[in-house]
Amino acid sequence: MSDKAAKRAKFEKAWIVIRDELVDYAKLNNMPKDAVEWFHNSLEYNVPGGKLNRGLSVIDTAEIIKARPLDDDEYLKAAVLGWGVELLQAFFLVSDDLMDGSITRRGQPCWYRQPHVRTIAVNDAFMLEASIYYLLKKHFKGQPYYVDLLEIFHETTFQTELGQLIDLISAPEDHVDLSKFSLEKHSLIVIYKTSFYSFYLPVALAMLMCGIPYTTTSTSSKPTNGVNGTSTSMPQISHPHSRVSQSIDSTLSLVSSSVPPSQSNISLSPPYITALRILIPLGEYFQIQDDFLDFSGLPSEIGKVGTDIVDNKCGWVVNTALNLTSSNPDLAPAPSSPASALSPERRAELRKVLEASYGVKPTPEEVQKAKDMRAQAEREGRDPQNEQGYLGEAEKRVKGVFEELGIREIYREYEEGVVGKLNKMIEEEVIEPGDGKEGVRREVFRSFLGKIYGRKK
Ligand code: GPP
Ligand code: MG
Ligand code: MG
Ligand code: MG
Repeated sequence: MSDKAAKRAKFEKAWIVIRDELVDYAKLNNMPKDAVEWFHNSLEYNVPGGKLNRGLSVIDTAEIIKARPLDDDEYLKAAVLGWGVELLQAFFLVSDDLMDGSITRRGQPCWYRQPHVRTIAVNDAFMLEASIYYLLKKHFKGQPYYVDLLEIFHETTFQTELGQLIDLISAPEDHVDLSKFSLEKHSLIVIYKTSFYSFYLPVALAMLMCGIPYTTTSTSSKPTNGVNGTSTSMPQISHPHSRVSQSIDSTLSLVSSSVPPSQSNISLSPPYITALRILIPLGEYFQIQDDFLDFSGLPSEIGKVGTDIVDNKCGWVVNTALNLTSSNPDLAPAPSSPASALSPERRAELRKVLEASYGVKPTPEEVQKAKDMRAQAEREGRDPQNEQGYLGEAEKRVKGVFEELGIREIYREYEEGVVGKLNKMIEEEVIEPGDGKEGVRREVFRSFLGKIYGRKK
């Protein structure tokens, strides 16, 4: 067994213990047998089947910080936190699939799609979230950082829900207006809906568990100096719509909500600020990959059928296509981009296709045809998931425009560029621990980047 497979197997073994603790809670509360079974099934269906990157990152980060393998007690604690992140993810995904009207997730029908589940999925999602706090109380009450753990989980949840809100209201079902989309808006959506909980949360949890203090208290009323001399005390939210990952001020402003105004002498300690500064743009890159795979990935590989085009989502692909077909000369395609070979007239035509076909739902006949195609694929021994990609002619036309504009090529260039920038940030901005200073090793961030670079699922 490879090292990676062994790590996953050990983490999955811890799940059995953790899952049984949760199911036992239902039993201890005298729940009837069918309720206990329902909860067990919901946990098994929704929590362990994914890539487990977020959960395993808590273990990996704790080991990198300690620079040694964890002992049994430390491992159980890190595993509870890791499965806590996976429970949070399950809570989000069950709800997100309902809201996005998705079809499959992790290669199986979305939980809410099952005829016996439907809207009960809402309560199941709540129970997945509540499970986190039961586990935290059971395993961490009495630890000096218990309240910090609660605060980080709660705050990250709130941030993700804000992100989900702007994702949803930017994509009204009944009204397509592409002039409201922009890459700046996209950046704000994805930082909130993905970066905090997927990247910052696992690292911050491991840091807390390893005893790195969450906040510092300055004795003077003046702001303390954080990384690069930037004030970390109550930064103002000056540019809420600017590209947060590119602006130190804005990134730090995201942190400010963790500090109540009455305690403006308390600030997030520098290692957590460094973690935010690197992991927020890293999460943005991860969600851009998700958006790109929604358009380009085979359902059998990514485990889900893309719905962004039909759902009128303000995603990276459509925003990039809108820039490439814009009449604004500032947004003209770079000479190296395939779109620059197209005439201005052709680009204007392609924009018209986007405007007419993006966010357009398939007709009932098209939905039926897609179902028939899936059934036929199954009879012929092919993977029926892959037949779900094209539900309608409008979606096909939009995908045709993306291909003609060379989105795949632009994505490859974007990926190489962002990975270069992130590597540079990791080298230049991370302060390693030593000389009595708290810090986080560069390896924490390098390992994250290594896990997602070039991913196809
Ligand atoms: C990913 O969006 C974001 C989430 C899963 C967070 C949801 C947050 C809630 C508060 C419910 P996505 O819709 O692009 O994900 P996917 O492509 O996996 O459906
Ligand atoms: Mg979704
Ligand atoms: Mg969504
Ligand atoms: Mg997506």
